[in-house]
Order: sequence, then structure tokens, then C-alpha cells
Amino acid sequence: MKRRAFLQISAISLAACALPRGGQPSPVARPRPSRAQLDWQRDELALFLHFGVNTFTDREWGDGQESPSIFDPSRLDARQWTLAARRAGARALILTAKHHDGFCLWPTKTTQHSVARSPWRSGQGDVVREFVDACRGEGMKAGLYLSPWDRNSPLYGDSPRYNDLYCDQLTELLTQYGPISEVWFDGANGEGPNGRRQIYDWPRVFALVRRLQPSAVMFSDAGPDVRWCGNENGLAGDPNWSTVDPAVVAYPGASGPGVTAELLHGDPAGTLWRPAEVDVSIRPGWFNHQAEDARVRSVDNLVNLYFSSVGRNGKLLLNVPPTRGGWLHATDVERLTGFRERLDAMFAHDVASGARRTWRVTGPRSAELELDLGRPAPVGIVRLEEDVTRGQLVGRYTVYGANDDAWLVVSRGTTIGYAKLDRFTPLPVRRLKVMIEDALAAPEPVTLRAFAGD
Ligand code: FUL
Repeated sequence: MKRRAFLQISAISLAACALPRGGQPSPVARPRPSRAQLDWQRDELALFLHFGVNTFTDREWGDGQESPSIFDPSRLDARQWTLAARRAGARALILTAKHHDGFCLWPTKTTQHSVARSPWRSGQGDVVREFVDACRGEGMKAGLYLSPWDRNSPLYGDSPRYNDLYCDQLTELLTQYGPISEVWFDGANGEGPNGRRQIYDWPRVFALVRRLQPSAVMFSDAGPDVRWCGNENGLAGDPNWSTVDPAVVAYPGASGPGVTAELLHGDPAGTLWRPAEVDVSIRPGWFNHQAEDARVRSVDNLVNLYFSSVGRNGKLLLNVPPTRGGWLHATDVERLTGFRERLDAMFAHDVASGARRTWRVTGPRSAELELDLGRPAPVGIVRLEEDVTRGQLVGRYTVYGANDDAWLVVSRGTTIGYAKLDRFTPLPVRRLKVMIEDALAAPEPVTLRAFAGD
């Protein structure tokens, strides 16, 4: 278990500050996504870039004692990262500006433990700058990870002073590099050099990000905007509600009964919109290790990840770590390209696009959508969607297909939300029907797309 408990400063004040920009829903109003949450989810795929001193020491967690002199990528090429991201069909990238070892990839004024003390670009380089410039050049969104746990800082564990330093680092990152689309607060934590645990001031941190980058979403176990899905295996929950009860995961790193279930499944009665982000690596580790070059996920495996994340109402954050040279490994790039080609082929032709659609309300919490395709077509994948701008309602459904007469069950499911993908043995159908058997309230019309599958 990589995640360890953060200490909270005040769960109550955090819950208060964690309200979405849309405001607190009244008991009758359904939680709905903010503009930023909606845009974030519609991007479907973002690439994660773990890069830093661990890349050079071959470790996953540095201890903060690494010399900046080891950071020396021979041919760092952030354009190659963003081109690969484009080929993968991603619309955003997130870079580890600082991991737990405390080494800063930008020339910060807050510590000497940074690229400014490295031989790379004679100490004049700035990885964050090259990263955001490359993102903008390619029309991609840029996000940043700033580890709260800092194993280098002598102030870590001296809570007020470290909180000041952490906020200063955030301020640099969020004021000097233009729009930042996502700020990622990792959940790992440890003891400071003085033997005391750091008590984070989350309300202050969240308020600072909101003020400096009002359009950014913030990720952590406890949001406030998007939540961790509860595992690093690429699996969103089933069911997966985009709403949560903020009291169950009241602050980042919270542990206790129900936390994992809440992260995985959300809560249909939850009062806040906080959709799940599914972070997973293309390799066994988060950082690049040459020894893992033959263990890069296959195209099939990546496609499965898409189904178990985006296809379960989540957003996929796929980690592709740069090498010591400072570029993405050819194998990783080849898999990313193959992944997108496979998805593009799979979803190229919606056989239900011209279908006649009939929507029937069948009860206070049930309804059905029937599609007449006009002629038989092979179907092996269905993509269901709710209009999440109006919230999330569906809790149980069954999809049927019929060729001549009898309806056959092709898939059953729980939640739908932004997207639900079901795969089954392809069969020829002329009609399709989705029966919504249980919803939180009167169901709103859903969308059904159908594809042949492979
Ligand atoms: C974890 C960290 O400890 C890993 O190193 C990695 O950054 C992952 C995304 O989050 O909590």
C-alpha cells in the first residue's frame, strides 16, 4: 500500500472549502459537474510523466539525499512527449514537478534542491517551462504534480513553516507558467527529519490553487474536484458514481472504514460531484527503469484499461515515464500509437447512428430506449452515456438485442454516468434496447452507440 495517512488540520474546515464552484446543492438539487470537471472528463485520456532524480537512481521513491548533479538528461525533448500524447489521443499531460524526494524540476527560489544546481543545460534549464511550452505548442493542456511529502526539505514536519514553503512552491508553479489545467496532490506521506509528522493546511492549499488557477481541477483522495479511484491498477469501480459523501474521505490520505469503497464506487446519495481519476502506469514502475523495457503494457492491455476506466465513468491518467535521455521510450510510443489506432478502428463506425429511437418512461425510476437500425448489423460493443450536465441517475440497466423476433440479453450493468462501455460476443441485431431498471429519480434520456467490436 503506497498511500499513508496525511494528518488533517481540520476536517470540518476542509469539507467547507471543498465545495464545488457550483456551490452546495440543496437537498432536492442533484449534484452536477462544474465546467472544469466536465471538460476534464470529456478529455477522457491524459498522460502522466514521472521524471526526476529517481529516473537516474533507478528508484521509485528517492530519499531526498540525491545530489542534483545526477540530473542530466542528455537530450530532453518535451516536444516528443507531447507528440506521443497526441498520437495516443490524449488531450492533457501531467508532469511531476516535484516527487517525494523534493527535487524540483524548475529553478525554484524556495530551495537549492532543483535543476538550477544540476549540470543539465548548465544549470539554466527549466523542465516545467519546456513541458508547458511543448503542451501549448501541441494544443494540449498542462497539469502539474507537486508532492506534499518532501523527503529533502529540512522544514518538513515543522508544519507551519513547511506549509508556507509548499504554498510558495505552488505559487511559483501557478503564476509563472500560464494556465495549468490540473493540480495533482499525491497521497503518500512520511515523517519529517525532526521525527514529527507534517500537518498539512489543506484548506489553505485548496484556496490558493482556486485563487491562482480558477479553471484548474484539483486531484487528491479527497478532491476537491476529482478523486482518486482507490487503486493503481487501472480499475474504476463498478458501480462508479461521480458523487461522494465528503465526510467519508474528509481530507487527502484519510484512512478508515469505507474510504476505499467510497473512492472506488462514489456514493449515489453523495452531495458533491467528484468524478474518479484512474492513474496507472504503462510499465510496472512509475519511473522509467531500463530493466522494465520488456514489461511495457501491450496494446490489448491498454485497450482493456480504457474499458475499465473511461468505460466505467472514469478518466484515464496513463503514466508514460521519460527515460534518462529525456524522451519517451520507443516501445512505449509504439504501444501508445497502437492503442489509439485500435480504439479509432473500434469506434469508427456507430452502426446505430441512423437508427430510429423511441424513449419510453416505464415507471417512476425506470425507462427504456429502443433503437431500430433498419437492417441487421453486427454488434459487439455498446457505449451508453448519460447527459451528466444534468447529474448522474442510472443505477441498474440491461441491454437487449434482437434480430428477427426474440430479445436477447447482451449486457447488464450498474451505473452509466459520462460513459459506460460493454463488450460481448458480436451478434447480428436489427433492434437494440436498453432498459433502465433502477435510477435515483425519473430517468433522463440516455444515448446508446453500437459498434461491431473485434
Ligand atoms: C503514489 C506515489 O507514491 C507514487 O510514487 C506515484 O507518484 C503515484 C502516482 O502516487 O502515491
